[in-house]
This record gives sequence, C-alpha cells and structure tokens, in this order.
Amino acid sequence: MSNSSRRKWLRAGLGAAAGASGIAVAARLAERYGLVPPDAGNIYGPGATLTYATQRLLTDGTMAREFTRSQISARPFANGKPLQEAEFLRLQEGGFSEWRLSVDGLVARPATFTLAELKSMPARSQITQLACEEGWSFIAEWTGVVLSDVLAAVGILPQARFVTYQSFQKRWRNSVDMADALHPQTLVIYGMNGGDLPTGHGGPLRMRVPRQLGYKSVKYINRLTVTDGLQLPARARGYAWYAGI
Ligand SMILES: Nc1nc2c(c(=O)[nH]1)N[C@H]1C(S)=C(S)[C@@H](COP(=O)(O)O)O[C@H]1N2
Ligand SMILES: [Mo]
Repeated sequence: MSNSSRRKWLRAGLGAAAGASGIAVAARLAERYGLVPPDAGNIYGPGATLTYATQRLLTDGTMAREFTRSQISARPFANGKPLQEAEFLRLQEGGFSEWRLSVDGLVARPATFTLAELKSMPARSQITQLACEEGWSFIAEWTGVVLSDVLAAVGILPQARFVTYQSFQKRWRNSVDMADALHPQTLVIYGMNGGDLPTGHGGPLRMRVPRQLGYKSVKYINRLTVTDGLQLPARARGYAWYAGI
C-alpha cells in the first residue's frame, strides 16, 4: 500500500472503530501501526491513544497557526519566578557566552553548540501562540534555529524515534517524537519579539513546539538527546506526554 492510501485506510479504520466498537479497538489498531504514545499505559489509557493516533493521522504535516505582527500580545506573561541559582546568574552575567547546547544520543557526530554557533545557522521567525494548559495564552514572535537543522548538523541515526530535551532546571525535561522534532515549526529559540529571549521566557535558549501545549516548550535548554525509546517520566508534573492542540 502506498503511504497515502495506507493513511486514508488507517484514518477510515480508526474512525469506524471508534464509532462502532469503541476506542479500545481503535487503540489496538493504533498500536499495530506504531501510533501509541509512549505513556499510554496510564490513567489516560486508550483515550490518549485515540487522541494521539487521530491527531497524528489528521495533522501530520499541518502547521500551527501563525499570526501577524499586529496580533502580538502587548504583555506576554512570563510564567514562574526568575531563576536564582548562582550558576545561572553567573552565566547570565557573562552574557551567556558559556551557555552550551550539547546534542548526543543516536547521532553520528555528537556536538556542543554555543549560542553564537546557533545564531550563525539559518534563522527562522514565527508568530505563534503559546497556550498554557491552565487556560491563558499569548502570541509572540519567536526566533531561532529549526530543530531539524540542528539534528541535520549532528546526523540522526535511522533508529532515532524521539528527541528528549533537558533544561537547566533539572526537573524540566520533555521530548517529542520525530514527526514533531522534524516539523518545520519546531524551533530552538534564542529571540523573542525582535530582541534576545528574556530569561523570564526561557532565555538564553528554549524549545518551541507550537503544535503542542506550552509545557512542551521547555525553557533554559542545554541538552538534546536522540533516542529510540522514551525513558519515562517524560511528563512534566503529571501532564500527558502528547499535548497536541
Ligand atoms: N524550564 C521550564 N520550562 C517551562 C516551564 C518552567 O517552569 N520551567 N513552564 C512551562 C509551562 S507550564 C508553560 S505554559 C510555558 C510558559 O511559558 P512562558 O513563561 O514564556 O509564559 O513554559 C513551559 N516551559
Ligand atoms: Mo503551562
């Protein structure tokens, strides 16, 4: 079967299964075709599987909405307190010249990037909405490097299935699958609304995944690891791993 007819068939199958005999059948179908999110064995169970599977089938390749400059929020909300750790303040005082993004795991050439090196790569800006699961949101222009360019620079191996990203704030770690990792709107950002990314919003470096809820856009990232599976917990604070919007 060709890819697109397989997709059509799967989509019809999932819809029929959901309608006819409930989501358990759809979940089994999804499992057979590798559409089960890695955290499905939890309280969300088959419901989350169906959401993930149908969203993957229906929205793969689709884009998060982009806005115009006039729609940028006047007062974006920086969630959380400013970082107080001595090490962070020291790095900040040095203009973050010592900040590093290391990239390891299932890559051909593990590497470490400075901010200057990332800024020398082709830049992309997008005006998208950051939506928190708690109900608030704002629109901003985000500037950075397309994650797939960073991955191309280190060469991802064929077994790669997820990209895990780690924050300077150790408990903030999350990951995306390859569909989102290679998506053209998934950025590693260092700029916001025309200036440097403020530390309140995750500066100097942040993951920006506009097709998912705000908590997947982890701030203060310093490490990417390419994996073939997921070491849970991949959830932040008990939130679902897949947070498509
Ligand atoms: N390192 C880190 N990343 C984080 C968070 C955080 O507290 N620490 N909060 C998350 C949540 S829940 C949301 S909604 C957004 C908020 O982004 P903002 O501070 O730019 O509004 O960042 C996400 N990334
Ligand atoms: Mo959030």
